[in-house]
Amino acid sequence: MALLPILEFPDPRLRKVADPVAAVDDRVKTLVDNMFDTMYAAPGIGLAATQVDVHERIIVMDISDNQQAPRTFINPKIAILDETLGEYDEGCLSVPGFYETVNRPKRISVTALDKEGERFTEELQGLMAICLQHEIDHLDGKLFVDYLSPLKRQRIRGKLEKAHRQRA
Ligand code: QAP
Ligand code: CO
Repeated sequence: MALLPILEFPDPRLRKVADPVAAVDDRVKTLVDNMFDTMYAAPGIGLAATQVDVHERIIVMDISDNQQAPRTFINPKIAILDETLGEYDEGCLSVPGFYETVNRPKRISVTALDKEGERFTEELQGLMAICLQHEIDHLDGKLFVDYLSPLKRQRIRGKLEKAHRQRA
């Protein structure tokens, strides 16, 4: 069991674009285990490696109630199946305490490697589709606050910077 520190907005390291994983080896498997420990402890439903300052294309997710559905996506590629957008009040472990409405395509397909390094393809909708798009954004250096108005984003930034100063 290992908990990894989570970077918080506006940390510039959250803006790095992550590299593909070359091989799903023991190093990657240990990182995935530690990312699950970190996500479950938070608690959260999704975590991208970028958020723990590892700039590789690795995502863990579990939208179930009792840690019953751990999912790992390595080198994920998505395709939009339907341009219809759905709105959802998103949050983020890197933007603690803030939830705002974001619109994203409702139906996607994903191809990725799982924790064993096996390739799979599946269609996603609902919260799984929303969460995976949010996490892939992290791997590309994007945050959900980027979809908000500059005013809202600046307010959130100011409040988090103040919290960080008080913690230091
Ligand atoms: C991403 O986010 C997500 O503000 C995962 O104080 C969330 O797990 C995608 C969390 C919603 C789509 C919809 C947030 C924990 C967890 C907070 C999370 C907080 C404590 C966020
Ligand atoms: Co996030």
